Amino acid sequence: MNYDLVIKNGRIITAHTSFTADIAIRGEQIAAIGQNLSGKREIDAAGKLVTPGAVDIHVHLEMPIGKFTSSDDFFTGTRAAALGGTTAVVDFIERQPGETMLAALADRRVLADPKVVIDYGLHMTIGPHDIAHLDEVPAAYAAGCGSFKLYMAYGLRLTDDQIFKALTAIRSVNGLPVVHAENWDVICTLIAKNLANGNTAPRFHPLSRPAIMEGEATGRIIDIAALVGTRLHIFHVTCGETAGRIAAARARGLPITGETCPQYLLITQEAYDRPGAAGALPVCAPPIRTQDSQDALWRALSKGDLQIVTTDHCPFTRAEKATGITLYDFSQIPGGVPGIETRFTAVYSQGVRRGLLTENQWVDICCTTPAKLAGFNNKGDIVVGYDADLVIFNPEKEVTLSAAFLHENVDWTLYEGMALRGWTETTISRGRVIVDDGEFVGEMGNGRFVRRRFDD
Ligand code: DUC
Ligand code: ZN
Repeated sequence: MNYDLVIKNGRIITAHTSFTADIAIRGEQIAAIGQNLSGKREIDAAGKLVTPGAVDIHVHLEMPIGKFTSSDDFFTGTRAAALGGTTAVVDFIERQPGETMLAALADRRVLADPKVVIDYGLHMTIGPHDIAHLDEVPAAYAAGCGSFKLYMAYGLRLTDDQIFKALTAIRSVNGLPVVHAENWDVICTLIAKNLANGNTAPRFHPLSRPAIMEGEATGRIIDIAALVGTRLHIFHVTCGETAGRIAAARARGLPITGETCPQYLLITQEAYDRPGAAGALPVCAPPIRTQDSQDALWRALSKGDLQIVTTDHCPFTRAEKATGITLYDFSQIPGGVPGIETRFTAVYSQGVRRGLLTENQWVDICCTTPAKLAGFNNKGDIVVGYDADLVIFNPEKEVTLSAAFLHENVDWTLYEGMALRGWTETTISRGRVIVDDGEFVGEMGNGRFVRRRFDD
């Protein structure tokens, strides 16, 4: 009885192998994997899958965007994540004018530390005003911001020379650049043209942000990254045009990775045709696209041309989403959709159950590679000495998704009425059971800020 907690008889699924065994936890770490282990508390996982905790390296919690702030805070958002089997997330820092990167990091931690129920990291955003402050990048990296976010769209977008300078600074500390890649100039032109022609409804949102311009921006920044000699991670890939650029770069031997998100894997752009404010709900950027794009994304995940699935979780309420409708301007709809609770199940149900991915790929895509990529060096795998971040997943449990069933702090879900198979029953965060038989039993503030780095 020298272990604190033992998960017994589960089928352990890692990125590379599947086998039945017990997992013993002492304190916060995995202490043993074997047969007939016993502990002070034992959970029988017979008939269940035991996986590493899922890792979501792209979430926006209580994030101000324009006149709104995303509706999940660091408590409700990480609680919903835990209920969906996620045990680590990475959110964002945006420096205010006059603030140093370290002060901005401290500010964000003041918001997050008391509320998070799972471990978390923060990407440091480098906007146009930060280019004069790139000498702060080493301090931000040393303080645990292992990754840096660049935008090629919106007010925070960088020009190509600024991208070159930012990538060079990030490269000098061995950090990971992550990028929102879209061709902003062309998008602005198309938005203006559509609005001028009276095309104000949400269905003109995807038509103003064409797939080919996402591919173009991706190809451009990949080549700048190649010139600098840095790796690069492409956020929210929505289409074959972008996945193809990533695959071609990887074939050239370049260290480029890409992610997609459930909204692009489960929904198609007909959702923007829904009447009234319902058509505004799926507005996010880059937009949700055609069935052909969706099929290309599943193929890319299956072949390894895309490496991970994240959520880009960024919820706004129905009323906030409706503003673009009342203003007759789709470009005023706050961009972003919820998804932090449903990712692990969505990829299992729609990927593994439909035969598009193996169980090992599911774990690799949702847990192991995101952890490795983002510099969570002790997470994302089931290995003695790693953090005991684990999930007991019932592969047979059928759920019908609805806003009422989910715990995200928002009054809608993109997946209303969708039936999925497979659900998280138990979530363990550094040895503590925080979701027990589907109920949240964790505590606010028990998550920790993880200093992510790549040199050990
Ligand atoms: N896209 C969104 O739709 N919302 C948040 C940020 C982003 O890139
Ligand atoms: Zn995002």
